[in-house]
Amino acid sequence: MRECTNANCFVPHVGCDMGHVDLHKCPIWAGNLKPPSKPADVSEEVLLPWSGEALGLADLAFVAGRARPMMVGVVGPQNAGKTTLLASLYLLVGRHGTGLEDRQFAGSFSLAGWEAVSSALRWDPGHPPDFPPHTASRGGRAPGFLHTRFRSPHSLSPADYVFADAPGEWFQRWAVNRDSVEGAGALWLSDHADIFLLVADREALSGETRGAARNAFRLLARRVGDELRGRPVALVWTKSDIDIDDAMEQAVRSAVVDVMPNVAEFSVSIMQGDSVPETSMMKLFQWILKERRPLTRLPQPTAQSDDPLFLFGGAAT
Ligand SMILES: Nc1nc2c(ncn2[C@@H]2O[C@H](COP(=O)(O)OP(=O)(O)O)[C@@H](O)[C@H]2O)c(=O)[nH]1
Ligand SMILES: [Mg+2]
Repeated sequence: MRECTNANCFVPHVGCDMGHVDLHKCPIWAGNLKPPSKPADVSEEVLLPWSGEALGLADLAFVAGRARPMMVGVVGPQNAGKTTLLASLYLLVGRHGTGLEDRQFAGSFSLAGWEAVSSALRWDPGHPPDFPPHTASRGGRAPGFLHTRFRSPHSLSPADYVFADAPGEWFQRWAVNRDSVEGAGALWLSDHADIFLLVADREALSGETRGAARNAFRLLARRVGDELRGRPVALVWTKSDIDIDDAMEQAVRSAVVDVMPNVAEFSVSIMQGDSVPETSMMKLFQWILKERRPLTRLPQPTAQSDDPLFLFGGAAT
């Protein structure tokens, strides 16, 4: 089936953006077609307006229709373990839940997307778990947003979270030049994220090119610090099973703390090391879920009368 000319509509992969079950009744779709000679078959099968894959920018409007979701921006260089981190969080929730009473898993519009990044980490007989494939820089519907909904048993309104899995190349370009064309996705994320995870890759910071990795990380930390505007941020050391030099660790930490004094800090790994990987991963996840968007405070209304019944508004004249 052909694709729709409406840039926001992804028929035939998902349902019509205008909500038409019978596509021929959609003015945009039909406007580009000669009228069909016989009435179209209306299939019993109804496509939903999402595919289950990672969401794109256009799909976000669908998730944000009820209330603005919490956007978690995972910021870090290429190959730093960002996708692996998200995949591990997903598998952990599947196994243990979130451990938080008011954040119980209540669904996802991108289950296929979560499965795509995490299936490599699952253990199948005969196939040891491996890492997810690299998230490459690509156009179109990138960055991929992975959606999860949580609910409290005491509240009717759920909380939506969207985790942005963007390629490290974007952040590297954005760190050097905020307005670079190749880093436009990173700029978008820095404008829209509610929580930042700044990923420091212990493998790169202990490898042969550790000097270059440290300089690149400093640039990135400074850029995040400039764009933060008081939003919560965590420094997440990935691959904590790999040892790094104390001086290097201290240099990287102070590069972050100097520009973001309120930063939280976590170390995670998917390898069995000195600590149980699940515990540290879970601490990070609970930190993410406990952070709240700052409330908007409205100025106190000013009283316009001494009569307590007509304190506000100038109605009593
Ligand atoms: N030793 C170790 N290596 C890891 C760990 N997590 C990820 N990696 C490695 O990091 C590579 C890149 O991971 P990926 O999640 O694709 O990075 P991304 O480009 O930041 O999304 C993987 O192929 C693994 O080799 C970890 O906890 N320990
Ligand atoms: Mg990736």
